[in-house]
Amino acid sequence: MTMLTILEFPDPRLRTKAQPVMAFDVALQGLIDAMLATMYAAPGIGLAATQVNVHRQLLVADVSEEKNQPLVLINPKITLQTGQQVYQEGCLSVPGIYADVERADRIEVQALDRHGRPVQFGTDGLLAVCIQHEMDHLVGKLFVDYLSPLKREMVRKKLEKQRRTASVA
Ligand code: GNR
Ligand code: NI
Repeated sequence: MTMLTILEFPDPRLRTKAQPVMAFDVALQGLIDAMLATMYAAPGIGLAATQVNVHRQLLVADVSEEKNQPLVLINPKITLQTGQQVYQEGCLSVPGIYADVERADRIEVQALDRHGRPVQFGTDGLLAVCIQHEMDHLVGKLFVDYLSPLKREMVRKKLEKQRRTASVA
């Protein structure tokens, strides 16, 4: 199975705004399978195409305990959001950093599935957090953008130091 390389903050390519998916072809199916494999291997509960340097509106997620409920959302839109929740988030593109982020508690989503069929559903809790986090990636936004500039700078320095140390180990 093809594993994809995940871009890491502050890589400027993570700031790219994704374009809609137009073709539900063999290439798209291969990309989706590679994204799912990369997400499960990481391991992560979600992955946006932006993170693997593909700038299309596509995300995958699986918040199930057994890791057997893959969700594929293409050209997703949040049509309704209510309430608020705070969750300690992490991100495969910001490894080792965790911070509280406030988001909507409940969302209604409209999207296409991997075959281009329309899907519509409501969700809350962790899946709602995950979908909002992934949809942020598709517009070039990272969870550290919700932190103060000072904290974000501390995150950048910590990652820089982690990378320096890792390259010596
Ligand atoms: O694996 C992930 N865990 C996570 C935990 C709390 C809030 C959001 C997430 S998403 C993250 C994977 C990732 O970076 N997706 O973009
Ligand atoms: Ni992320």
